[in-house]
Amino acid sequence: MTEPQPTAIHRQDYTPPDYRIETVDLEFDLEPSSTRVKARLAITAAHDRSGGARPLVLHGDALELVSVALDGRVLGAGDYRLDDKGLTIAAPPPAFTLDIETRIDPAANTQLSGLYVSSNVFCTQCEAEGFRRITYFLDRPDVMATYRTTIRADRAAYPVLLSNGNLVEQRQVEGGRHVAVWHDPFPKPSYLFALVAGDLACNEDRFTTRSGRDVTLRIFVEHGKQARTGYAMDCLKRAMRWDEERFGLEYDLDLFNIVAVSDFNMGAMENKSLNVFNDKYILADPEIATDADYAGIETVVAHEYFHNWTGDRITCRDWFQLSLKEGLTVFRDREFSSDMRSRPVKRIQDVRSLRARQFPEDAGPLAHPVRPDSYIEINNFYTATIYDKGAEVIGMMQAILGQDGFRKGMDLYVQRHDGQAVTCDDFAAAMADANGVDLGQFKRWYSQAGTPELAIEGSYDTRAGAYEMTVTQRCPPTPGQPDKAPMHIPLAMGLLDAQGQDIRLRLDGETADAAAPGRVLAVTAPRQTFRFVNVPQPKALSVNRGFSAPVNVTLAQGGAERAFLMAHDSDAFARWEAGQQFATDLLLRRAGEIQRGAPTPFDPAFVEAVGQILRDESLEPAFAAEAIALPGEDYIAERMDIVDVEAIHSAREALRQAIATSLRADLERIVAANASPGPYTPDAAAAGRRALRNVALGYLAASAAEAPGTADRLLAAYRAADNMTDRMAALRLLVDLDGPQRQAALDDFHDRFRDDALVIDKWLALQALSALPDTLARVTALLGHPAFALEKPNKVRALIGSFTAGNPLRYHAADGSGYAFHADRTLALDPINPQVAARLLAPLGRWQRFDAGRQAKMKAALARILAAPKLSPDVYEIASKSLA
Ligand code: 0A1
Ligand code: ZN
Repeated sequence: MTEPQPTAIHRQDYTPPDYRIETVDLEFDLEPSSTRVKARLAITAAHDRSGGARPLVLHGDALELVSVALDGRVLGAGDYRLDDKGLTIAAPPPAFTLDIETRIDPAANTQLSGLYVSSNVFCTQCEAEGFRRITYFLDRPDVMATYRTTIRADRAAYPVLLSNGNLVEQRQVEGGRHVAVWHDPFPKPSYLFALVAGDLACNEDRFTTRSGRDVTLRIFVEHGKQARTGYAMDCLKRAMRWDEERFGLEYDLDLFNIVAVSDFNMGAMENKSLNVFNDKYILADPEIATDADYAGIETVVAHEYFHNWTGDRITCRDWFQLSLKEGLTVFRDREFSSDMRSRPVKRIQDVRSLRARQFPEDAGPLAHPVRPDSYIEINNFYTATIYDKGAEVIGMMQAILGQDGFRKGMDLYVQRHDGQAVTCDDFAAAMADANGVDLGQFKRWYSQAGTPELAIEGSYDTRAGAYEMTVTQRCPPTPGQPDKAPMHIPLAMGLLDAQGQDIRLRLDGETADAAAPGRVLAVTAPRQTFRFVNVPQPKALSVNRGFSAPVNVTLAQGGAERAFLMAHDSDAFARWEAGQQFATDLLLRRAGEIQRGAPTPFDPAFVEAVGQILRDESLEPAFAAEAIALPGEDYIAERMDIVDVEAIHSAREALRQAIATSLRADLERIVAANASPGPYTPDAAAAGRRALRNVALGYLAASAAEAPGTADRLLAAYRAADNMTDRMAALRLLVDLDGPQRQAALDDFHDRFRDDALVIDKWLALQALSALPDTLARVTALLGHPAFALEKPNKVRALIGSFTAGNPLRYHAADGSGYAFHADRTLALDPINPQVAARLLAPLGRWQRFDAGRQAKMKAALARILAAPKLSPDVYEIASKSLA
């Protein structure tokens, strides 16, 4: 007998709730295997009762119901209905109190949704629908209530008891237990509820808001790790100040708590005044954290803090609006990091990641709009599209309205909607109304999936002194959306003269004072020609400066023009982009030649342009590091008709070797000149020097075949490192080289950091990323290593995720072994943690991009997953959509 298939929920079916819950009084009696939860809910009907009472349907999942009473009267089995979706009371009165007692088993909660135990710490994760695993409730974001939470637990085992809001009372009670009572004065949806109980150490600090509120800041971690919380605390204070200065948004309570735990499904969670974090985004010191880790902490601490306004005070009406809070908050954390660090470098890194994660999603079977139309399991929609493309959409609004106009829109949004659960339309309306503009066409970015493609052609008319740029836009079909309407695309561009200076540009029909050295054009029609007048002879066209829109551009440009832009474009992002496109052209050509067995030499102009960057001392080292790094294998794969992972890998290695061979002296100079000048500091300037040095070292290692001492040199670099960034950089290169040096370094690393879970994650990940042919066998063996556990999401992501998503060469082995491994791991993980199992599945869904042999094997792996009994809706949704 086939099992019933999970059904989809549609945005169009949204209806407001039939009941409101005004206040929630919770009492937890905590025991790891049997926790009792009493909930007292003050409920009122939200609709007119002339047509009679509507049923109250409370969500519930994995709950044991102990008792339920309505206005003090205990209900019998005939007074309500229980099924696998929840608890229904057929015709309750218009206003009443409901008392519900449930029993739950946090120790057995391996899904890490609801209340669970991580290393002896009780903690909750309620977004998106975890609260219903604690008690029966209207577990939807448009039901906002004030919460009072009483926590009772063993005093010795759980001395710290936390929930949202203010601590009202704490006292000892009989039996070695104690009680804490918390009250949160701000109405919130259930997904922002949080509770933590454990034996935790605390780093405490203070922050005074600009209106003089004195806020206590606390970061709780496992004992012994307090010393690693300093950087996160510093980030938090900088984020608080920045949000006041940039957006006029101030913190609203006297206490802000962060708790870091070792087992967490995501990066962190913005629960009101009690953010819960994955250890990875809190703990840092130079011994254990890389520069990238520090940057990640800065971003995520700020992101969760910024949610206090964009997410908590103003939340989402329903989960289709998820990008309302996530796209906007990612935009805000990006702006923050750009102000703290180098803006162009941040932009480059964000675009690399957008291209690596979001563009493939938008081009595959899981493509969905920034505001989706349907879902089976909402947990599957915490995607790169919702977060990163969502942030791009907000960024385009800022590009169109200007920073001041955008701020006006934000002010109006907060003024209109504080305390409400709203929609993406409400946000766009605030932006439009505050600026008196029509964003009607622009809003297609919310409803149409797919990455738009812009074909651009430019031509200069010498006689007329005019330059014409013709832009054709097209958005490819995506599931359920065969035809697309034209989008409003803000396209930043410029023209360079022979000296590399920006030409002042004025459109035909504009007055002379409109002329500017760079323009943001409104591309709105399927095909549009922009005619600039009074233009002297241009040398190069620069388009999509700053990546003003998340689109793919085709523009026929020769190597010479690209090299010129690499050296001269006034927009740093566009200089980087010119190099990426130049390299991509070379790599695609070489990959084709490898397939035909006839490689020809690379265009020396590219290597020469890289050399110029290496010798240009005026460049920021962090920028130079990005500018000389080749596009990743994934990006090249996206640009191939049929992906050939081996040809891509060989082509990229060959270009790396060509650069190393021609520029050895420059690279050696960079390595020597950027050696660590003193004790490690995590600031952007020092990180930039390390990045440049390590990219240069990577090129030198690429010529390992020519220079037999490379492995020794890398082992020496590994041993000499006084910080994790340099240590990891050397080890990353060594794991690709078979030999005793590799094993010596891996063993040393393991022994040195065996007790540091976060560092052991790096050790697992590095081995999974190795280009060596026996990588899958090693990964399979590591599944049995004591450091690995399927119950721990960080371990799963480090070992399995790094292999399936970060090692295309070995994952896509022609014999299908990578796919079979993926299917096996998915089926083993699904009963333990379906959210994480589903989130790792995306690479199998890209089968359409591969040759017939691989396609068949990828589809077989997906079919095997789908055929398994008792599959979670999470994995079912991804696997079935991937096969469709
Ligand atoms: N809202 C959090 C991310 C998050 C989402 C879902 C989770 O569980 C399913 C946990 C965290 C953020 O944007 O940081
Ligand atoms: Zn978020």
